Amino acid sequence: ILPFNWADPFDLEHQLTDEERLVRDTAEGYAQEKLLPRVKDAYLHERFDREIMSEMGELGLLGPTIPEEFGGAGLGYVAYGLIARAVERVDSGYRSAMSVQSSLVMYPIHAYGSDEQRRKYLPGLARGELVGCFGLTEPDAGSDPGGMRTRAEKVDGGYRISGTKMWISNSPIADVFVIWAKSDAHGGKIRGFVLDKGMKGLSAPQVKEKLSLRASITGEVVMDGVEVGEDALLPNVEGLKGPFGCLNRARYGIGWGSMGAAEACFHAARQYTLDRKQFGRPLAATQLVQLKLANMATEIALGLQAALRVGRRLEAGELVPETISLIKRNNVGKALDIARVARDMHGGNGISAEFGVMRHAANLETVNTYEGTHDVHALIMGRAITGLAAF
Ligand code: TGC
Ligand code: FAD
Repeated sequence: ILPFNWADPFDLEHQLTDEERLVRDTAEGYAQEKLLPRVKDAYLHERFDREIMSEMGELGLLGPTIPEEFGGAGLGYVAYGLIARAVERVDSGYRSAMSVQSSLVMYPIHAYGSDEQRRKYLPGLARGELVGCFGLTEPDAGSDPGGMRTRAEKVDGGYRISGTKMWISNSPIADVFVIWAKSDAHGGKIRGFVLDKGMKGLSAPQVKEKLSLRASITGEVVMDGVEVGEDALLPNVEGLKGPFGCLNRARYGIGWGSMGAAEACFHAARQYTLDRKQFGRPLAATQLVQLKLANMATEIALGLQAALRVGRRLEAGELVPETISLIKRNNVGKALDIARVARDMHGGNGISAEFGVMRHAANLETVNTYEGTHDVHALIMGRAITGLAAF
């Protein structure tokens, strides 16, 4: 019989390769030493420190699955998941900045772009010298991106793009904009375009006064007849499978990342209730508190194993989008429950910025909504279970 390791019941540690453990340790070290000390202030002042992207780039944490030839680290999907978990242990907003850059900007340029586009953008994005954003959602097209209004109209030598994207992570500080638009020249099909900061007619005003994900910067992308050359078109994909192909990777990363936020809340609640005495004994000596801690340990252990399994299948070339919906939906939902309960277990201190648990809970409200809402992922699974689309 072996002792129960409450922080790692299924021994995830020994299901990782040496290289994955090394990546995990690098990401954990950076997140705890450099991100944790700045997050409270950044969150309270609704500020994202641009240099975080350069710091992550220096450590190889951006676009880790992109081949080394283009500036990436050439790592597997489990290593990517471990980075997301380490960063989101500090704040979902920091993981957001990392995953948009990696899965929603570098991935489509690598998977759907020309060789010239890859060489032009990927090394700078990997180093964090360039910041990217991904524009799919619009004011009137969120869960149903097929209803987008943004149009690319054919003009001499290229396209003129008009429309507005809403709720776009990183857009106010972005240098590179991956934009999805319906293209007249392609029978109205959705195509991807790469726009550069400073193009005439392109602006990205910040969305302010968010009550969630405040350490991440969010904005609109307004395109008022932005003229781009032929070379801005991503040549190798057409239709919604373009953006969904990117979302598969980002949603998978959230499956891991949300468990990092949940672990932060679980560990904080455990320590707090061990230290805090009421009625002459530690709160952790009460049955109700132990039940809550047991529930947290259970959901985190199961969620991490599920994320690991999906990651190993991705590495084996087995992509089953509904399994990604399963972990995105379930792990975020459980993380949100855990953060709310951890907040409660901290009593009055739970609402203080000092303890971080309420910040995680507020962040996870966004994570539950973006990249496909909790209910939309149930409907994606429901369609596969019944053969009937119920959107
Ligand atoms: P549907 O008919 O299902 O599919 C249209 C085409 O797309 C293909 N497809 C996929 N391809 C790859 N991977 C997937 N997961 C795919 N899902 C669908 C499909 O085969 C089809 O291809 P083709 O060749 O036949 O045309 O499309 P639908 O319009 O019925 O979609 C329904 C639904 C609900 C599944 C979909 O619209 C959806 O997922 N909605 C949620 C939208 C969403 O997730 N938005 C995210 C915006 S980005 C974001 O939030 C970033 S936050 C980042 C951060 O800060 O961390
Ligand atoms: P809606 O689609 O209007 O949904 C509202 C509610 O209705 C939800 O509860 C939903 O589950 C429910 N609903 C919708 N359809 C159905 C249905 N058929 N049946 C039952 N219920 C349904 N987008 C990007 O493109 N890029 C980004 O970088 C990005 N970053 C974001 C950052 C933040 C901070 C936030 C908050 C959002 C971000 N988004 C981004 C947008 C995000 O993906 C959308 O908010 C999300 O897809 C939901 O769309 P919506 O907000 O329009 O809600």
